[in-house]
Amino acid sequence: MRSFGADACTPYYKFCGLRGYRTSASAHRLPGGLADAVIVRNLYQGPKNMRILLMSPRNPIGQHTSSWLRIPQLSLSVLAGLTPPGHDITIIEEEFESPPSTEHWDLVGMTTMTANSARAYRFARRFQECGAKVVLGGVHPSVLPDEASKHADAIVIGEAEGVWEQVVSDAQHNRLQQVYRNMQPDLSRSPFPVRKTPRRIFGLPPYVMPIMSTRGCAYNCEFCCVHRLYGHKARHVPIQHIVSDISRNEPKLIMLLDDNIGADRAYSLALFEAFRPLRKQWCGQATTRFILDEDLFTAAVRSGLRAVFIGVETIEQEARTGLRKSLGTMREYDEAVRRCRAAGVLFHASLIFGLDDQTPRVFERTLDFLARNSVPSISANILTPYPGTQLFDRLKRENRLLHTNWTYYDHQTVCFQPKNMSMEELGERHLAFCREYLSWSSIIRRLPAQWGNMPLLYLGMNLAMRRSVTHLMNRRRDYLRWLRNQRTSEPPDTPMETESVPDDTLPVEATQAV
Ligand code: B12
Ligand code: SF4
Repeated sequence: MRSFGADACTPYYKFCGLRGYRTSASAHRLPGGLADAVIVRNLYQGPKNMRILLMSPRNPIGQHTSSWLRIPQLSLSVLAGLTPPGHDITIIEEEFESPPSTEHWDLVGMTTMTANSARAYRFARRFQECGAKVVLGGVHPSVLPDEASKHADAIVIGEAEGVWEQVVSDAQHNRLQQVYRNMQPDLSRSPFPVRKTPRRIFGLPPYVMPIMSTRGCAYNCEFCCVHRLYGHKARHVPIQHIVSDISRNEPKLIMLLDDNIGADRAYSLALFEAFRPLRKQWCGQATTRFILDEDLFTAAVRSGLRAVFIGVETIEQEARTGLRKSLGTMREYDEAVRRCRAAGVLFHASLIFGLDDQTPRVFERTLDFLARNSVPSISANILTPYPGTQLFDRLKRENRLLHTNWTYYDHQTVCFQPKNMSMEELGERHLAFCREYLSWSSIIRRLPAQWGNMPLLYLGMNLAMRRSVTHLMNRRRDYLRWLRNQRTSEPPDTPMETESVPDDTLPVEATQAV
């Protein structure tokens, strides 16, 4: 059961802004005592009101990145905002909430990434067996529509804005189509997302409000599907709309989900200017170029920027094949970390290991870079050939995919044959790298540099990362065992397809509900 502690009947979430309709929000314990959920009951009584569940399944064996921070998924709030009036809507995020009962729903919309797709499919079957219509959307169904279609009544390829209203209406009138396609819609007239904020105890965790101001990316990185799905042209949400959304929700911290804040300089400057009077703190993702652009970075800091997630990817300039975005030189990275520290902004470096031109020495060189600059926090990703990317197609052509069990496609597992290391070497060195970076001596050595700059956040993040390394070690052991059992020949001639999902059983509560 959920671990929020308090009385099961107290309202867990605060909902707001159902597009002008009168709403009431109350917490319900679902029949069977399976899960607590808020049902937003719109008082408009149209014909055939549906009970709609919007959910995201958890990542079965991967990192539970947002489980402790409980950052709500924006896609679910967007879907709730787009839903026409007259329906009961429940949002469940399995990452930090009890799974929903599989009964009671007329329509279920599930957001699906690659790593949790198998779990989404299992849930879908259960929901269907209990009489619900299931619609899958998000990155994975968008890049693999044929696969996803087999597991749902309908799938949505692309973005929800401009199509979800029709899906709901079609479900209501029993005429769902199998596939809806809606690529790169105009975002300027979207309704406000209907947000829910996880209940906090003593104000913890602080409410982090996700916002996306821009979709689309001008770059074309080989390992990424974003440019293919969202296009190369930036599409913006009007700034006034974002400001109103923030004002209505009073977040403690804003997480700007844009892939590259600052990509459209003029828009970003205007956005930062509009943020200033709101007096909020925010964090976002960018390139080093953003930090080195003095005017842009200063404007961002003045508007409340407190942490920046930088796609460093690899510090070795000679190992950048396939990374088509502008990456910095070593000197620029040193300077970017220094500028962030001076401005009181936490620098989070996102790294990728396993690129074709990397050799084992990349781990040592990266550790030197991180130690030299006392880099406060990192994501140490293993290159993952997600379906729908050029990388996937290339590795498949080169016969280097080890399998296509999507559950392991999570940035933390070696799913392909690296070029300059063995698969085991990449896995082991990556683990050793994480353990070294997160050793007590390393955390203490880097601490003085964070002194004037959110030392508690620094410690919290590093301790959380330490915990995830223990999880990673256990998972990797299971993975290697699974891989050995699955291997038909050594090395495998063809990628292995499997439906088996180790460690992934549906939650007992949901299973019993069926
Ligand atoms: C923010 C973000 C995160 C945050 C999430 C915080 C939060 N709780 O929201 C954090 C940092 C925690 C994170 C973690 C991870 N992430 Co991430 N993340 C993103 C990012 C940058 C934005 C996602 C987002 O919220 N966008 C805003 C919403 C509104 O857009 P959306 O989700 O795409 O939804 C729209 C459509 O897809 C569609 N849609 C979505 N769901 C549904 C459902 C239905 C029914 C319908 C009709 C439509 C629909 O309509 C929505 C509105 O238009 C994307 C990159 C990107 N630009 O998409 C990567 C991305 C989604 N992440 C990715 C990955 C791999 C991960 C991790 C596995 C990496 C890791 N190991 O750390 C983890 C997994 C976490 C988990 N729980 O499983 C990959 C997914 C690739 C794939 N094929 O699965 C992406 C695409 C990045 C990339 N470049 O490859 N991530
Ligand atoms: S990795 Fe980042 S910069 Fe490269 S294409 Fe994807 S979103 Fe754009």
